[in-house]
Amino acid sequence: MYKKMEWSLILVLQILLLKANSERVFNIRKYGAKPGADISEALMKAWKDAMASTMASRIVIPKGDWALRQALMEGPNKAPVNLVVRGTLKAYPDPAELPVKSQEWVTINYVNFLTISGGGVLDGQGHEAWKLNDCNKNKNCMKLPINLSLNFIKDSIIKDITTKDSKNFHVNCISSSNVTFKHFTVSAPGESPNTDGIHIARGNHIKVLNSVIKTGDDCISMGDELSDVLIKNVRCGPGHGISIGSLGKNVQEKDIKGITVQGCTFTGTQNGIRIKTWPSAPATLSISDLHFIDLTMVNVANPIVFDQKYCPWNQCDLSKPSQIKISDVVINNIRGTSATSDVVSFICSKAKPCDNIRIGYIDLKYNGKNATTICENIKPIFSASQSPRVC
Ligand SMILES: *[C@@H]1O[C@H](CO)[C@@H](O)[C@H](O)[C@H]1NC(C)=O
Ligand SMILES: *[C@@H]1O[C@H](CO)[C@@H](O)[C@H](O)[C@H]1NC(C)=O
Ligand SMILES: CC(=O)N[C@H]1CO[C@H](CO)[C@@H](O)[C@@H]1O
Repeated sequence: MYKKMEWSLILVLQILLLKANSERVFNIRKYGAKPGADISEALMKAWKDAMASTMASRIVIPKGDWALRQALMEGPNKAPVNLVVRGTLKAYPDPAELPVKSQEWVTINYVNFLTISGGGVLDGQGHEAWKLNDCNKNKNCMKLPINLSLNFIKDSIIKDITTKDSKNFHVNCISSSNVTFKHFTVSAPGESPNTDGIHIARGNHIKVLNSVIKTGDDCISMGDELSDVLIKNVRCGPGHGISIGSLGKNVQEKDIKGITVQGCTFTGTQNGIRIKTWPSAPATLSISDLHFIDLTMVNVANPIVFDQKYCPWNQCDLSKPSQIKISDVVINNIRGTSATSDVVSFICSKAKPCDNIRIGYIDLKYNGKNATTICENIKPIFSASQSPRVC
């Protein structure tokens, strides 16, 4: 009797193990995808079957170039999903090829336990579209599509994938939780407009690890309602560096808390770390618990910038200070070279001075000459030594 029970237990365990190891494979070729032709339909069919699967599934985009007009892939899923991109997905060069109103190329929404991997490329083919982008001059500018948009994603990993020449932001990660990007590559020319590498907002437990981001705008930008973000061992440049903000314009914006940027290198970027808040703006959120540590700057124009007078196009009243409070910040072990004399710039709000800003070791050189720092409405707490002297 006892022995029999033992055997059935072993059997059950074996079945469970078998289940855990087996995955259903959905190869887009089986769904009629042909190289050279648009794979949108085949991909959608494969996705639908993966969503219906109660067993873990693997959607495979094999090696080769595949044209993809657009993909909107939505959950809910019943079991883990692995999207394996081995080939290159090519967008249509003309943004007008996307259905009207749509501003995204590949969108994945409402999925848990998603893995995107495979070593492939999402090629946004942005060269033609960038010419249409005049957002640096025109606030009502034409919106170009985002390359990869991930919304309401949980417990997921995006690794070993390249996104190239997106027409707009490369990756948008909104309202998501426990998402890790690793060995992720973003590549676009330094002069491509608004091509933020990864934009993260309204999420928590987000990591970007061991990645390389070369682009024309922010390397990683963070919006509101964000907590517990770790950006580690990321190489940025060209581009505008890692930013929090801009914030303040929308009264509904919520706090940002717990951002760590560690072990990153910035090469030839406009900024290293930058926080931007709008003056004369209604939002009163707080930005707190920030750690900027072990960062290397190589010829960075403005390595550390807190700008609470952020006001492009002169569309704000600079006499009304920002209502956003920045507090509990650790800045330590920042080394390297600056391309301008303004190596550290803390322009904090007169209404809400920066509070509990702890500064450790800083060594930033400007062309061999003395670098300068700007300090408004801030009284840092110092440990270690700084060169140049801060404040
Ligand atoms: C986060 O997601 C990963 C990948 O799916 C998973 O292995 C891990 O258990 C999740 N962490 C938590 C705290 O849920
Ligand atoms: C540069 O800094 C050194 C050391 O702090 C100081 O002695 C020197 O006067 C400074 N030179 C200029 C041009 O400000
Ligand atoms: C992921 C992403 O943002 N994709 C963009 C990548 O570039 C293609 C080309 O337009 C755009 O269509 C996508 O929106």
